[in-house]
Amino acid sequence: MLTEIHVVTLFPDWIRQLSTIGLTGKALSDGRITLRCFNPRDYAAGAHRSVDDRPYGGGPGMVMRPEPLALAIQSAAADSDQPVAVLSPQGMRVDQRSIERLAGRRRLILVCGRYEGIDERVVDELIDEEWSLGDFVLSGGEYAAAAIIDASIRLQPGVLGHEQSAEQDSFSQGLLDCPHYTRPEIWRDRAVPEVLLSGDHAAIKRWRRRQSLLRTLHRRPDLLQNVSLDETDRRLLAETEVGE
Ligand code: 9D3
Repeated sequence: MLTEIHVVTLFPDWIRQLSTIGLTGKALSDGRITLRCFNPRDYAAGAHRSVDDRPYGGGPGMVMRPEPLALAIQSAAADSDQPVAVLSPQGMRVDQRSIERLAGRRRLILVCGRYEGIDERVVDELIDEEWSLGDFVLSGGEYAAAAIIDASIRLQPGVLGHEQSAEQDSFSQGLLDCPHYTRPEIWRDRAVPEVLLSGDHAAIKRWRRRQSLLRTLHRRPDLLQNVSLDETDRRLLAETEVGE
């Protein structure tokens, strides 16, 4: 169970804002989980407290200097045997399975990179794992840290209440979620699918399963490699409906 989140970041105010947002923020603001930031700038020597420098070998941008970053990481990791994770475009892709493992730690130690990256000797010396959100460009590790912090806190017991079990279900099934509707029954000439108004709970369950299967097949066929469809699923997929 997660009780401490330590974030190494040049933007501690940005990260601290997370405790003001939503149910996961509540778990931070009421102290069930403590959020602490470690700013490399506070560990930088010299009048300018500089945390970056030009890359050896040339090229654009700046690199985070090793010593202030290393001191901040060591403070964040002190008195703990938990792994140190850095967020970077070179990391392993985060998915719900890796979140479940991160969420099971006592202390989550996240290092946010900025500029072109961090001095590789710090990675060699102090970093245990490297995570990425995917193949697109963020301005810094803080955006990824925010996502990982939220996803990890929502798995802690008591944070979400009743929403949680359903949510867990849809992910552990490995399929995309079905469409959702609420009142009114007709909105801008569009009707809610009739089956959802029928009160026939078995039919509703079949419809939702079929929608999940169809969406996954069309949008994320890669996900179907990790789910085993049974005979019922195959029959549902083969059904045709008016309007398809
Ligand atoms: C445009 C700069 N790029 C030159 C090839 C490299 C680059 C350096 C630093 C690109 C992005 C970043 C900052 N990104 C992260 O720190 C980051 C990230 C991401 O950009 N995408 C997905 N996941 C992550 S986790 C951390």
